[in-house]
Amino acid sequence: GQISGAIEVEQKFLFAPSTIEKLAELGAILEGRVSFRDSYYDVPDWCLTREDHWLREREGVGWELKCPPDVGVVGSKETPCAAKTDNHPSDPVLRPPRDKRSSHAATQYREVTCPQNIVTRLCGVLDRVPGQNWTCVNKAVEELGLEVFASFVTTRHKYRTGDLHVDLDEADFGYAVGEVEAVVRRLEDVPEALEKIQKFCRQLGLEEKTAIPGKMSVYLHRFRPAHYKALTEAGIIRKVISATEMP
Ligand code: V4E
Repeated sequence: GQISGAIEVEQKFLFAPSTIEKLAELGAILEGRVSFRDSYYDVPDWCLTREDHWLREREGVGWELKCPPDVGVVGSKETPCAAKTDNHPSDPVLRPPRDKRSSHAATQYREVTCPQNIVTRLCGVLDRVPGQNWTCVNKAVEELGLEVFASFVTTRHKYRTGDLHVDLDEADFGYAVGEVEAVVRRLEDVPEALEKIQKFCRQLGLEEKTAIPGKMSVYLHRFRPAHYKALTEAGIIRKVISATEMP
């Protein structure tokens, strides 16, 4: 059956001081400034992130798992890590190969926050059976051998316009990135959310087809090169193009 959790549709962008003026002109309201530490977990051979599953503990918020939104929608067959790199025609999971997914740069992830659902998903991906006493995520994390592979603080300015959220993030390792986000409950509501996001990006004067690396791409590139290489080669995260590599 379908796993619970809202679907976040988001488009990342690079921002300049002029972006803040544009946001105001478009009627976006500054809702506040927050600061939080995220610690991301995986097993030593990166089985979770290689399957595009992102488990984090956000300070003051708790455990969150971000995963592809269509996982578990059709059938209930679990695909253990390393069993597939691409979809077989008979694969009951509807997820298209990553590079064929879109003509736009927006991403969609389901955000799972219910502890029981997080543990179920983790066990599915890692091909493990949950223990009776794994009632909290902390216990499962320990028993599954999950370890922190990335930890950083984000300072975020949160804007809102209608049902779109705009976050301007600055990570403590020196990377700034913006995101326009819509949250939907059902997979069939994704196309409309994408339309709204793309329209807003055009109004902001952003080239919405340009895919900007997220904080994680930049973090792994800098601090975890082997993990970065594995995930870029698998097409899970975007490559970071540094100024010296530009044509
Ligand atoms: C999904 C994902 C990761 C987990 C969190 O990523 P992100 O949304 O960038 O973080 P943040 O702090 O903005 O979370 P929020 O507060 O919005 O919940 S880390 C890497 N990924 C995959 C990924 C991808 N493949 N492409 C892009 C553009 N972003 C993320």
